[in-house]
Amino acid sequence: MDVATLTNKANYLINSTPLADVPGTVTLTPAGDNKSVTITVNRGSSDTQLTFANNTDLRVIAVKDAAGNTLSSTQVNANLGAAGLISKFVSDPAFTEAVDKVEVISKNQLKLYARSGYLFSRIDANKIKFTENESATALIPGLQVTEVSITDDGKTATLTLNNNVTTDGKFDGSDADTDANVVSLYADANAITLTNGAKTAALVATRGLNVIDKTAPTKAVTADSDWSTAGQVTIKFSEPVKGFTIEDITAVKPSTKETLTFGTGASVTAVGQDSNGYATTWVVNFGKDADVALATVDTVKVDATKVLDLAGNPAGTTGEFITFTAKQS
Ligand SMILES: [Ca+2]
Ligand SMILES: [Ca+2]
Repeated sequence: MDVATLTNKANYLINSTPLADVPGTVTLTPAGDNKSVTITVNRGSSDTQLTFANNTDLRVIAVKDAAGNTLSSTQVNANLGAAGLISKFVSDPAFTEAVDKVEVISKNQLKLYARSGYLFSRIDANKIKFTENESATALIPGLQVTEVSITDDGKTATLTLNNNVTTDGKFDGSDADTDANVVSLYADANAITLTNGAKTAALVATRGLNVIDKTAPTKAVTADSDWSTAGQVTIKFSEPVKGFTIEDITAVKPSTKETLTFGTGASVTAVGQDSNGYATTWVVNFGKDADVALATVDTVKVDATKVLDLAGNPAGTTGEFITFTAKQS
């Protein structure tokens, strides 16, 4: 459409009043392709003069296309409200209608993505809740949102948490067990205000959004490598991983920075792996006649690009290593 006529307030009537005469602040914002225009009336005003409703009478008059042709005579002065266009506005869309997905992007940060057609305006931190894997009984009162940051374009929001989740997005809630499960986000009504003025409906815990793992695996927080058995070393990661072989592992003598070689039959083996081969604990066997021995080396390095979690996130980029330092028990 011709952007000058598309955005001219004189070309629209709301309840028989030209937009130019409607009290308060009225703006007309064309879409990027100039095929549509967003009319905003009194956004943010505490003294709202006009609220769109199903029976609002909205008419378009002298809008032209890019070539200068006026609107089809069947459309001029037609009540768009009567055609049902206005009734498409939903004041309380389902939470999952407005939010596409939730990613865990660091140990204490989640990223929310708005679905196409919705943009975030405000998020009430107190109305965002968490549970274990859509459980009605394993709620997580210990996990709360302390900070909300919405991007200027409204398409994403970052929530900062008061506690750290695991590198695969898990947390142990208020249930009796001590098992951590994947975190689900659920919400009270009005948790998210959208730029169109709508507020999201409540989302029950059992329909919560499980977070998607976007966090790199690391070495386990509690354990460095365990060298207590001759000829082998046990290494542990922060979450189940796989993808590396003995070729991706090097042993280094820190005093000389000398790289040592493994012997014949050297291997790396998962301990307690799942059916797909992922495990948090791995044992590196040095092999027969290896240079590597407890007396000569106390560091094992694994190529970070080969250490992959279940979601496929690598532990690092090219040239990065996960380094395990000797710990004798
Ligand atoms: Ca991960
Ligand atoms: Ca639990």
